[in-house]
Amino acid sequence: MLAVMAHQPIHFTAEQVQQFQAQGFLVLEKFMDMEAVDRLVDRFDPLFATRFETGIYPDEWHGRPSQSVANATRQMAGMWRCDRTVASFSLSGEIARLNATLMGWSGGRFATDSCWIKPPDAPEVYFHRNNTYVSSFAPSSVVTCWVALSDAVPEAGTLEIVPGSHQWNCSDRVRFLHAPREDYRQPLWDAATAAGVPSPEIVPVNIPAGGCIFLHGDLWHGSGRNHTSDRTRRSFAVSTIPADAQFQPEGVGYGYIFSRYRRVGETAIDESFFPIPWTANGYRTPLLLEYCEDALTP
Ligand SMILES: O=C(O)CCC(=O)C(=O)O
Repeated sequence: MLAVMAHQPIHFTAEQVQQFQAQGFLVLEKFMDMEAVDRLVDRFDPLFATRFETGIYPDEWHGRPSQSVANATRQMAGMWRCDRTVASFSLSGEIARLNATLMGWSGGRFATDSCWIKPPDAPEVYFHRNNTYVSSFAPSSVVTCWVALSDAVPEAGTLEIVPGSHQWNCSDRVRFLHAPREDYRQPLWDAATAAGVPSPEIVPVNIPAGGCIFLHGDLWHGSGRNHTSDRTRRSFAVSTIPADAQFQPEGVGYGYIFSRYRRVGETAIDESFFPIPWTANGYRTPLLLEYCEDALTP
């Protein structure tokens, strides 16, 4: 039997935190070992074949084998509800701690998880800011740990980021992000014009499988077409909000996914739907102990 290597906790240096704050992103070339990568990837085919270990459906689902075009990007969100192996990564205290630490939060609450699987010739993903999609929370601030589950390289439709764009004074709007009919960077050009940045620098992210990038919620990012004929690009993203976040008053903000989990007449966020995997004072949502292991905390 193969021994499962324990994940070694990561501790950021002051320079790394400072880089994240100044640039809006931070890359770790090594985050998960390949055994963990394979364990996660192995769960995707059953999920896209509607075989849910817990019997619960995901929040969102794009690209279905045999129903969608063959090159459609497969994205699924809210996967932790469907599968406890996926949940052991999504709800890991390690990811919540790292996400929250970069933002200077004293606790991290899970917001959502998502896989992004881009087969050969998969189209682009529109440029966007993740904070645009969490406006039903107060504060409307999210941070994302995006893990490469295959080598993330430009020719295979890697993530593209614009360093420093989290500080731009501009707006974004909610869009359907897949297979744009116009230039997938158009929202970025519009934002750059509004922010007075004539030539934004777009950086294709190059990270080996198992590496990750942390994305500030206001950082502009998207992804290009997968130009290869034989490589599927896979990634997994876990987004965190502050542990003490609340819902906005009813009707405020964009509530497509998140507001469906709000209690009527309340702004408190229910930990059954948005658990708290890490806080500096040691609190962790108790139900996590029963629900799943923590894949990244020994
Ligand atoms: O992986 C991709 O292609 C896009 C990911 C993304 O936009 C995100 O995780 O916010």
